[in-house]
This record gives sequence, structure tokens and C-alpha cells, in this order.
Amino acid sequence: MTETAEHKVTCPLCEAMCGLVVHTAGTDVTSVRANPADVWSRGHLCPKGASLGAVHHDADRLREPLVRNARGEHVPVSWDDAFAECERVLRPVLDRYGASALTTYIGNPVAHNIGLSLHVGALIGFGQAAGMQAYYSPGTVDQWPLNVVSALLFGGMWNGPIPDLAHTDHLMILGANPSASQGSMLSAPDVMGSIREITRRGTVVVVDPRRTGTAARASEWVPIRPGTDALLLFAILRVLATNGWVRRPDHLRDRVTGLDEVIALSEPFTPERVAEATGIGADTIHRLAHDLAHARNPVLYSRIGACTQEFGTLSTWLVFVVNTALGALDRRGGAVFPRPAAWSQMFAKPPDQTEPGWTFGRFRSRVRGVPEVLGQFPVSCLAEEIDTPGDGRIRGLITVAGNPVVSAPASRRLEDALPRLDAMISIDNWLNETTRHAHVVLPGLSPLERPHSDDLYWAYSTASCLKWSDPVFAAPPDRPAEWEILVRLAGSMFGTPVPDVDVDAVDDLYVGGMIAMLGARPESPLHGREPLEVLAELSGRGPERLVDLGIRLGPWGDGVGVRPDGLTLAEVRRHPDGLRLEELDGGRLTEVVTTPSGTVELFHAHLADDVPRLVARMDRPTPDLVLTSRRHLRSNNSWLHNVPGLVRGRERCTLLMHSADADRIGLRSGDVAEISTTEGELSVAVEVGDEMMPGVVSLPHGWGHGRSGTRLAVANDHPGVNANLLNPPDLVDVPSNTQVVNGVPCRVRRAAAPIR
Ligand SMILES: Nc1nc2c(c(=O)[nH]1)N[C@H]1C(S)=C(S)[C@@H](COP(=O)(O)OP(=O)(O)OC[C@H]3O[C@@H](n4cnc5c(=O)[nH]c(N)nc54)[C@H](O)[C@@H]3O)O[C@H]1N2
Ligand SMILES: Nc1nc2c(c(=O)[nH]1)N[C@H]1C(S)=C(S)[C@@H](COP(=O)(O)OP(=O)(O)OC[C@H]3O[C@@H](n4cnc5c(=O)[nH]c(N)nc54)[C@H](O)[C@@H]3O)O[C@H]1N2
Ligand code: SF4
Ligand SMILES: [Mo]
Repeated sequence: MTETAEHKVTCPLCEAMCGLVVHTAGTDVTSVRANPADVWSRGHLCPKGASLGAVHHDADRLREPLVRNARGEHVPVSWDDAFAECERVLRPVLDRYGASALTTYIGNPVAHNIGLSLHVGALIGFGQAAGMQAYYSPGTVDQWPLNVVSALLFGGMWNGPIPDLAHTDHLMILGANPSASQGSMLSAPDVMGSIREITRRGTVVVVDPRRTGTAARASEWVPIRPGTDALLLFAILRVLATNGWVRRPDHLRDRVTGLDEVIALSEPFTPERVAEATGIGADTIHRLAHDLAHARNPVLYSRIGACTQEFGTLSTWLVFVVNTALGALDRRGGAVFPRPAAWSQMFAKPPDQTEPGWTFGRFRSRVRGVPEVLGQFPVSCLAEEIDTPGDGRIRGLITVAGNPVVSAPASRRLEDALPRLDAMISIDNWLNETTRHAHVVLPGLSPLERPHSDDLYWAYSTASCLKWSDPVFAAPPDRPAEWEILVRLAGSMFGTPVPDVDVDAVDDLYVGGMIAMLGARPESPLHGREPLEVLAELSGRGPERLVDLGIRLGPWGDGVGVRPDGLTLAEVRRHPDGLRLEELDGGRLTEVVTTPSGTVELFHAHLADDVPRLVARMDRPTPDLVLTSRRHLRSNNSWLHNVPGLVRGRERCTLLMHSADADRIGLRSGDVAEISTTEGELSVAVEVGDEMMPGVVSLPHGWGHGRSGTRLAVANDHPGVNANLLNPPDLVDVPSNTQVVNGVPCRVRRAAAPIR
């Protein structure tokens, strides 16, 4: 008889962090269901979570490391040989050019995988100490504006309020589609359920060029021309100010500075002036402002559509400014600060930010000369830093759970550049569009073979919880965990050959360094304590030890022995359904804000200096057609298309277009269109309707499979097209270095050849 078992785990696929029950029979997953007893998610689940068994059993998921041979084919090798090959390609780069010729790309799944997220700091930190300059991540096609704004206003890159979904009665959503994404920089188990409740007791307004699944279920959809949210928000602020509707509640007195300076900046942006550019009538803007001002508990929330656009930083900033002007900041039903139950490294200011406050532009990129922002250049710089000859050229790249050939704008150039690297190492579970160029591919364990716990996302969550998942299956005996791979590569930066790195010694050094850093802070429970003594009190090794540290340093933790009744990982482990410790509420501002003045600093030159660019936008003619991005519930960026159940059915990689545009061009649903931008051109089937506003088309990102040398049997049968072949490298939101993938001018015409 095969042994059957039931395992309670948390889904590692998205920010909703759902509790699952995984049933197994021997080494097979027989079902994945929602766990109704999970204290956090209480039974929520989506089709991606339900497919975790299929991800685990995917025959294409790499179980052995691969090395590229002389014929360019990837062949399986032993782990010893794989590490020896890493050394063979990496060492000459380090010896000849130094670590400044090396960089790393940290992909999205890192944030959902403690084996990577908690130790990637070793790779970056050791790399930077050895001379590595900027590193790359999809952050600059994602939330970098939020990081810049959070750092300046609240004092921390990952410190910001979220909408109080349980208590607001008037929610305005800009550029987010939780019906697909399940919430982003806003963790809640069932955002759409919350939205339904809010529409019952009040109003939900969705500002989006597309009538998304979220907009369709909201009280009102307000179509907006891509890239113009900052104009709308300034106009709303101005209406609030000129009508005397700005609320200045007691709880914000002396805790917020700069509101009047920002209101002064809103001067040029009357509803009448912004109407044409935004595509929203002045009357509508007056009404939207009026309704926000007169709601009991209004709050605004914005996400990626308001970030990865021409004015991402200003839009993201103004959401917080308007929330403050509505008196909604730090108040129940408004924009409130979560209280993560565990401390995270992410909460610490990066060690290279040595000045009080935040400094940008400390160095510039070699080729384009762009100033760094929070240690990063726009992700599209990676290609030119590899392919442009000269001193300081990037010759070595380590990708960690990332697929930049699909996810980075101007992806053609990157694809052409990768083969020119002297050393490319990918820590990745599939041989895909990016990793097919690697000299060595080092696979991690499956999501069901490793422990799981969320780190960052509890800082954006609607309740304070702690959860820990033990692996469902034991890892195969010869397999290193991903953190061990990271530590090995980190340890090699200073001369130790990759195969010879003493993983536990480097781990001790890394964690010990973190403890010493905390010990230097008077407010830390570790203040003045001997790092080795603290290290000895922690349980486990690798990420487990860091999770223990995080829990023990959290508000409910034992302070590593200081408060004996406090929580430790060992205690959390005794609760397979999790621990729910506190509900979201206002009144935390004094505790969380860490700006130099101790107040929420709404006004900064770094932000105000970008306002003239926005003023100029109003006088620029609107292009006939612009391209935007979208997500689908059954995709996860580029990497779940190899799961049959998630790609079955109707073709999803289509160009959505309004019928007025389609009629003008002579296109009907199912026709193939050629879409072109200054960057490139591709052919794709169109879907015509009234879901898009006129003048705006939408393509999903994450497609463009079917490349030779990849091992993705299912995805390659459903290739779709890569939207980032169309997105130019030099369209960026200036203050944050964020790439523009929404609002890119484009042309669409009928394809010369009909579809096969
Ligand atoms: N199922 C699924 N879930 C995911 C992901 C996934 O790929 N699939 N990806 C995860 C990741 S990495 C992230 S970052 C999050 C993102 O989560 P969300 O921010 O919710 O992302 P999207 O669903 O892409 O929604 C963005 C919306 O912005 C709109 N938009 C485009 N341009 C503009 C504009 O200029 N102004 C305004 N107001 N709106 C605009 C688009 O039409 C789209 O509806 O989702 C996460 N969750
Ligand atoms: N045009 C356009 N471009 C976009 C966006 C957009 O909206 N429009 N969105 C942007 C956003 S928000 C994001 S986050 C990025 C995503 O950008 P990336 O992070 O570059 O892309 P992903 O598709 O998430 O790729 C994940 C990689 O991790 C690997 N992987 C999956 N699971 C594991 C694991 O457990 N261990 C390891 N080691 N590897 C694993 C996969 O094989 C894949 O190679 O795309 C960005 N690009
Ligand atoms: S909503 Fe997110 S966390 Fe929940 S099951 Fe789906 S992918 Fe997993
Ligand atoms: Mo993302």
C-alpha cells in the first residue's frame, strides 16, 4: 500500500499567501485544495495554487544541473562537476577584470522563496564588497517608484501603508487588477471578495484604460489614457484644496510635513487643463474629488499600471499625498501601516545608504550614463552593459530565478547580448528563453521539496500572521538547497574556488554580520550582545535560522532570549494553520515612520523636480494608439505556461483593442495584426471589443516561448509573443529608473499574410 498523507503548507506563488492542503500518495501529489482552517486565508485558493502538484511533477523541471557543451547543448552533470564548471567560467572574469565585470539579475520568484530571498543578500553583499556595481532586477519594470516614494516619505524602501479593505467605504484603485493578480504590494487572501463587500457598503472606482475583471465588478470604471494618473491625481488634489475639502485631522498634526508645498505644486493642474491628456472629462474629475472628499472612509490604492508608466513616481507619490489630504493616512478605513510579525532584512536600510535620508545618483551607468536609483539602473541597461566594448564591460552574469529575455524591455538586444558573456550562471528550475544561454544551470528544489515562509509580503498584509511550511517531500539526498548554491557563489568572490567554499562558515559570517549590524542599534533587542552568543541561540541553518531570527526580533518575538514568553520558530511550527496575531488598524505612524524628521515628509525636491516634465505632458499631443500590459489569473509572469491545466483553452496572448480602432484599421477578432513601435515589430491575433478604451491596446507579458534550446514542452506549444520586443529601453520614469511598458506609442495594421 502506498502511504497517503496530508500536508498543510502556504502557496509560494503569489502575494496572497494562501494556506493549502496537499494530499500525497507516496511520491505523488493527489490533490491540492484550499485549507479552510488557515488563520490567514480561510479557504481562499486560485487555479495556480491548485496546480502546484503539476509544477512539482513537471517532467521539464530540472532535477540535475546542466552544463553547456562545445556544441551548445545543455547536458546533465553531477553537482561537483557543475560547481567546477562555475569556477572554470567565473574565475577568469574575476581574476582578469574583477567583480566590477560581474553582475546579477534577481528575478521575481526570489521574493517567494526563502531559500533565495534570505540569502541573496550574501551574493549581492559579498559581490559589492568585491567590487560589483549595480545589480539588476525586474524591480525597475515593477514597483521601483513605490520604493523611491516609500523611502522618501516614510523612511524605508519597503515601508508604506495599504488600503484598509475591511473598513473603507470608498476605494479608488489606479492601475491594479486584483481579479488577475490577486493583489500586489497589498496582501489579502481574497481581494475580490473584499471589493464585493466594499461595493455593498460604499463605492469602488477603478481607474484603468481597460475594463478589467476588477473594473467590471466595481461601482464605476473610469478609463484613463495611460501614463496620465499623476495629472488626474494633481487635479483631484487641487479640487480638494480649492473647495476647502482638505482634512487636517488631529492624528496627523505634527506628524506630516509638506502637504501645503505639494498642494502649491498642483496649481497648473485644473480638471479643465488635464481633461484632454487624461481622457477624463473635467466634470468627472470634479465629481471623483467630491465623492472622495465626502466619503466617510475614503482611500486610494495604486499598483503596477501606475508605476511602469511615464510618470510612475509622481503617480505613486500623489496617491499617498491625496490619501493624506483626505485625512485617510494611518486611520482605520484609510491607508494604514501593517505590522509584520517578523523582522525582515528588507526593513533595514541598505548598507550602502550611509547618509541620513536617501541619496540617489551615487554612480552612473557606463553606457547610457543613467544615475543609479536605490542601487539599480533600468533593467534594459543590462544588455548594453554586456554588448558595448570597453573598460567596465559586464562579462559575467548570475541570474537568480529570473527570465529577463522575456521580462525586460528591449529584450531582443539582451537576447543577442547574453551569448557574448564569458560566464553566465543561472540558478533556475527550467531551461527557458534566458537560461538556455547559461554556461551552467543550477536548479533549486521544487516548491514542495523546500520549507516555505513569507518574508516581505507580511509588511503589506491586512493582518499580522506567522506561518511556516515544512517541505511536503524530502529533498533528494544529493541536492543542495538554493541558499547553499547562493552562498557558494558569494563565497567565491574573494578567491575561494566555488567547489571549496565552506558553506556553513560563510553562512555564519553572513548571519553573524547581520546580528552585529543589529547589535549596533540601541533600539534592537540585540543591542550590545555578542554576535556569536546570539548565533548559538538560533535554531537550524540557512534560511530556517534567519526565519527564527526574524520571528524572535518581531513584535511578538522572544527577542532571542530577552522575553521568554515570546515567539520562536519552534513555537510557530506547532501551528500548521498559522498564528493570527493582530488585525490591521490605524495609529501606527509614530512607530513606523523612520524619516530624518520623524514625520511623513510629503515634499521632496527629488519628486518636485519631476513636475515640470508632467506640466509639459499636457501640451503634448496624445498618440493615436498606445500599448499597455496585462496579466491573467492563470499565468505567473513567464513561468507557469508549462503547466497543461494553466494554458488549456482559448489563446490568451492576444492584442486587445477597441472596436473603433479595429474598424478604422480594418481588423476583426481573430485577424492577425502587425504591431510596431520604435523598438520592434511582431504579429499577433487581435481580440476586438469594448474592454479597452479607444486609443489603447493591451498585450499580456510573459509570453514568447518556443525558442530553440529550451526545454518547455507545453509552453513551447503555446508560445505567444514577447511583448517586450516592442518596449523601448529609453522610455523610463526619470526619478525611479522604472521602464515604461504602459503607454508606449505604437502602430497597428493588418498583417500581410493571413493566419495559418
Ligand atoms: N495571476 C497572476 N498573478 C500575478 C502575476 C501574474 O503574472 N499572474 N504577477 C505578479 C506580479 S510580479 C506583480 S508585480 C503583480 C502586479 O499586480 P497588478 O498591479 O494588479 O497588475 P496587473 O494585473 O498587470 O494590473 C495592472 C493594470 O494597470 C492597467 N494600466 C496600464 N496602464 C495604466 C495607466 O497608465 N494607468 C492606470 N491607472 N492603469 C494602467 C492595466 O490595464 C492593468 O489592468 O501581480 C502579481 N500576481
Ligand atoms: N511588458 C511587461 N514586462 C514586464 C511586466 C509587465 O507588466 N509588462 N511585469 C514585470 C514584473 S512586475 C515582473 S515581477 C517581471 C518578472 O520578471 P522575471 O522575474 O525575470 O520573470 P519570471 O517570469 O518571474 O521568471 C521567473 C524565473 O524563475 C524561474 N523559477 C521559477 N521557480 C523557481 C524556483 O523555485 N527556483 C528558481 N531558482 N527558479 C525558479 C523560472 O524558470 C523563470 O526563469 O516581469 C516584468 N516585465
Ligand atoms: S491566490 Fe496566489 S497564493 Fe493563493 S493559491 Fe493562487 S497563486 Fe497561490
Ligand atoms: Mo512583479
